[in-house]
Amino acid sequence: MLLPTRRLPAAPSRPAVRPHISPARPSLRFRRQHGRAATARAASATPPVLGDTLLGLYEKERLGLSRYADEESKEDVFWETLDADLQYWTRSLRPVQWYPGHIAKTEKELKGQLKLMDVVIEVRDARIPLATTHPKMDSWLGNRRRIIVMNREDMVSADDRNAWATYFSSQGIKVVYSNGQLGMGTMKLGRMAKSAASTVNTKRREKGLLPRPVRAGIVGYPNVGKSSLINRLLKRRMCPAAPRPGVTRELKWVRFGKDLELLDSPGILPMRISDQTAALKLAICDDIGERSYDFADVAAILVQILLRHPAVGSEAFRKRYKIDVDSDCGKLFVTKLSVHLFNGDTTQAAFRILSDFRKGRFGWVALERPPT
Ligand SMILES: Nc1nc2c(ncn2[C@@H]2O[C@H](COP(=O)(O)OP(=O)(O)OP(=O)(O)O)[C@@H](O)[C@H]2O)c(=O)[nH]1
Ligand SMILES: [Mg+2]
Repeated sequence: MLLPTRRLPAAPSRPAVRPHISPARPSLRFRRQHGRAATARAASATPPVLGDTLLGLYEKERLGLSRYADEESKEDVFWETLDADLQYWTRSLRPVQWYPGHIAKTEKELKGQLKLMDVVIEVRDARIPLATTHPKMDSWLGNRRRIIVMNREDMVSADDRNAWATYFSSQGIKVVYSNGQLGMGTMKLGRMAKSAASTVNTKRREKGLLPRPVRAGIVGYPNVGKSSLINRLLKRRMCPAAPRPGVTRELKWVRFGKDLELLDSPGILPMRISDQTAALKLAICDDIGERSYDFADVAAILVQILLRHPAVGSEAFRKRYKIDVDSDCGKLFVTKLSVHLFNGDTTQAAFRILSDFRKGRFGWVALERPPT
C-alpha cells in the first residue's frame, strides 16, 4: 500500500547514510485527514524499525530544523503522534501479557464483594490514567458510585495535571489527585467516599435500622498505590506496600474510624491486554510484572519516547550518562550505554534507564495526555 509521506523543509545538508529511515510511516497529516484508526492500520501495515521516522528527530535537532515551524508546537506534535509511534514500534515485539493466578482469583472475589461496596474508589497512575483503566470496570460497576483517584500526582508535571483536570471536568467526572507516599489528597478522598455513600444511612434510618460504616472498595491496576493510600489515610501500615507490582495478594477490609471501611485489593489486569501500546506504558511505569517483558525492548522504546518528549530530549541523556546520543534509535543507545557502563550487558543498561525514569531522573513526565 502506498502511503502519503510527511513533507519536511529541505535540509541544508543531509547525512549520506540513514539506515533506519523508512518512508512508509504514516504522517501526522495522514492522521489528520484519515483519523486515528486509519493511522493505526497504516502503522501496522509496514514492518517497524526502531527509531524510525522520515527524518529522525535527533537529526532534525542536529541540523537545526524546526519541525513544523508555524503549523503547531513541538509539544502538540509529540502528543498527537505518540500513540501511532508506539503502535509502530511495538508491532514486532513479543506481546506483554501478565495474568498470574492471584489476579484471576481476585477478579472472581472482587465481583462477589462488589455488592457489599457502597462506593468504589478506582485508583489510576497519573502518568498513564488511560492505560491503567480496566476495560471491564464500567460493566462491573454498573450504576455503583465511583471515585477516580489520580495517584502519583507528584510524578507528573503541572501541565499534565491541568490537562487531565480539564478533561475530567469537561466530562463531569470528579477526580481526586493524590500522593500515596506522602498522603496528599487522602483526607479529601475519605470525605468524598463518605459523602458519596451518605444515602446508605439515610435509607437505613428511614427503615428504622441503625447506621453502619460506609464501605469503600479500593481497586485498580498493580502498583498504582492502592495500599499506600489506605496506609496514609489510616496513618498506620495496615496493608503491605512496596515498589513492585503484585504485592497485595488477598482482599482485606480495614476500618477507618467508626464510619468508614476500606477494602484493599490486589491489582488487577485484563487476562489479555489487546492494546499493546498500553501494555508497554504499564511496563515502563512498573505497573505490570517484570517477567512479562524484555527490559532491553522496553527501555529502547522509552529512550525513543524521551528523545522526542518536549520536556526531555537528547541533552538530558547526554547529561545523565555522559555519552552522546548518536541517533534516535533507542536500541542503539541502550547498546552504547551498556558498553559505556556495564561491560556490554544490555539488560543492566536497560534496567538503569527504566529505573532512572521511574525515579524521575529525566524530570517528572507523563506518558499520556487526554484524547482530543
Ligand atoms: N512517588 C510516589 N510513589 C507512590 C505514590 N503512591 C504510592 N507510591 C509508591 O508506589 C509503590 C507501590 O505502592 P503500593 O501501595 O504497594 O501499590 P499497590 O497498588 O497496592 O500495588 P499492588 O498491591 O502490587 O497492586 C510503593 O513503593 C509506594 O511508596 C505516589 O503518589 N507517589
Ligand atoms: Mg497493594
